[in-house]
Amino acid sequence: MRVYLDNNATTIVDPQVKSAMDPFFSQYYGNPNSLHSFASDTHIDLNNALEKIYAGINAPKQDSIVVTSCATESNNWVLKSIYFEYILTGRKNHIIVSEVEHPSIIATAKFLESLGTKVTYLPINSEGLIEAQSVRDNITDKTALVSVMWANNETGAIFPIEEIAEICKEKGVLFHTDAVQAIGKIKVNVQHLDIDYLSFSAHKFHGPKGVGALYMKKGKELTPLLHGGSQMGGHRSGTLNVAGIVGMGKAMEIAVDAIDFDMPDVKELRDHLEDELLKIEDTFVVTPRQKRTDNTMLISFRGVEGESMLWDLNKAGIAASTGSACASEDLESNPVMEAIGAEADLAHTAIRFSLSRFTTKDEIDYTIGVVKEAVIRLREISSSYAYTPKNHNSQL
Ligand code: 7TS
Repeated sequence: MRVYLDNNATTIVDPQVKSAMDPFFSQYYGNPNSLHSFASDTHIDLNNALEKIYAGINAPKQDSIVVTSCATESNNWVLKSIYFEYILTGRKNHIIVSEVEHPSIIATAKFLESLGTKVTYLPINSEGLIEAQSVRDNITDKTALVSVMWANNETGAIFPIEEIAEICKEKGVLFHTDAVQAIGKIKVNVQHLDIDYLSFSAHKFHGPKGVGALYMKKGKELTPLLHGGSQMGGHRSGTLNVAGIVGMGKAMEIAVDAIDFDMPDVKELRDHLEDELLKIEDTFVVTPRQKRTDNTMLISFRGVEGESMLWDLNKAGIAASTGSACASEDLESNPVMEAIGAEADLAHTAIRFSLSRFTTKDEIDYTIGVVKEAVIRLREISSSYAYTPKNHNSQL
């Protein structure tokens, strides 16, 4: 059996999304900006797809959603443009990010630090959550931007975006949220919250890879990173990825409906997996269930090296993760485990299971069996693990 439980890294393309994209490779392949019918053949579908993307986050028409190549580009764009517009010009000198942002935010913030920007990295608490008060405490009159993700990719922890957005509005500071792990899992409504910028990537919600977007509130448009043509209203040059945009539109439409119709089933499967794995002694889960996305679990098995567990799982056909795929070549401990201050012997044992609406009960039951066997095998050969009766299972 092959079981894919790494849906926070990427997801299967929904067959309906693939069918919607198919005609735009070899049939309707015109460049939408050309002046002939091969171009205009694409226009209706492009507009429909953009409408679905706007509707998916309830963005009003006057705001901008600019299609990018991925959330990494969107995240880089926000931070670097803030640097060009506010920091390089001397108007402000400071940005705030959380210490558990995706590397596309952290590495960009570090790059801007090397150019003289002051950066505050907000800590997470022992539940893996950001406290909104810490945003308030760190804003100064020189702060240009706060960037805090909506949901964390490792733990699924949902951050207090509404409160943070309100604080930023009150203080007159721009607010960006990386909503990559929120779309399709949490209702994202940019009109209910005071969000200036929001990033997402289609392949995290059963759309294609290589297409994402940056939402920008009216009047908050940013300096383009890619100069050239007039595509995307001049915000981002480059020939439009027509199939990608059509795919992202379809994927968004389905993902938003799936929050009500499929997520409860995903949660039931995730909870079943979690309940069964927590029956293993000395096992810990980060972030209380009601405070994280319904598809995600970061679990530590004391004495079981994360990479060894992944090896056993992979041999049995099961895909999980020890951390973001973007950093998985390094044998480092999980960054979120480090940030919550977990003991060193636990920080190396975290495994992320992330489910999707395509995950089945049979797959979860099979996974439970494989994990239980792997924990026994790996603890037997562990030099550091010795079971003592006082060991217990808990929420970290
Ligand atoms: N932001 C978050 C919160 C993410 O989880 C990811 C990818 C990205 C940005 C970048 O998305 P991309 O489409 O530009 O690559 N996160 C992961 C992960 O958790 N495991 O692999 C990739």
